[in-house]
Amino acid sequence: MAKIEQVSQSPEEISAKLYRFERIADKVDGFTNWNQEHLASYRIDGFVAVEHVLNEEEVELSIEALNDLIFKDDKGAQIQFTKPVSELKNDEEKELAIRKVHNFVQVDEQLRSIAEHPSILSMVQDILGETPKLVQNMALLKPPHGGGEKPWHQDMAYGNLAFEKPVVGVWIALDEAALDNGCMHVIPGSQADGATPHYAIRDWQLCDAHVQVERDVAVPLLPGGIILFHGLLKHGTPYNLSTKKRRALQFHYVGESAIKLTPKEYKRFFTNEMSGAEC
Ligand SMILES: O=C(O)CCC(=O)C(=O)O
Repeated sequence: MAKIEQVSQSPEEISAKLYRFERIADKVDGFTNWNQEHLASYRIDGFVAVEHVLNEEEVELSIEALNDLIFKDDKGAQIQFTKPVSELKNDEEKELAIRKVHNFVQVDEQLRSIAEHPSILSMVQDILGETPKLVQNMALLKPPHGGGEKPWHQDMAYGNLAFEKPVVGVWIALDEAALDNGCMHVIPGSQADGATPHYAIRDWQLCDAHVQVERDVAVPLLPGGIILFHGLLKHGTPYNLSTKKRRALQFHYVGESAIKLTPKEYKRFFTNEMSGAEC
């Protein structure tokens, strides 16, 4: 089958075409209000948003810890830049060019304490039905004036999260995540579609033409608010076209008993290598 040529589009065009901003997710107010009903809606929708899980101090200390890794000493955590580091003249340019800081829980006690936050672990344990094991930790920075899009995808399509049992993602807003600075967008219930092939287009992502954009629900959050979501939920974040920062932490957990997919299973579920289906 002929491959459809990808025409390059501006951030504004991508935001207008691939995201909707009218439908806003309901939220639980705080961990103390988390109950069986929310667990039931997680099973149906594939996500639940909970505001006020981290308090102001936890958010501030986490931003400080992140800044220390970026500006003082990365202590062995990894930092992913969108430009060659040699081109970055000062701290401001450096921060604007950072997309991701990862693998910090081993080296930073404050950020580790968020990954092990009792309220978060308790909700994740309810969802998994067994003791959670942390399998990925990262901070995602979407700087002002064009911080990049994360196209629609399923987290379990990334090799390190390809387990044969569901992964739970926890995305935590450190700044207010709003409609104009790249908050999370989800397709409720899309985890039920199962594993879907991904393609290397603007990122490792779902085929844009296959995403049911009309079902998009946006999940704006206050600092300290979180989204718990199924590893097969289709989700993405548009460009940050505002003047505000949008920093977030993201952790992924599996149940203790989960085992990784074999390379052959991974190919069958998440790539077009065996089916040949084009995007
Ligand atoms: O925070 C973001 O911009 C994207 C987060 C996300 O969906 C991911 O990294 O899998």
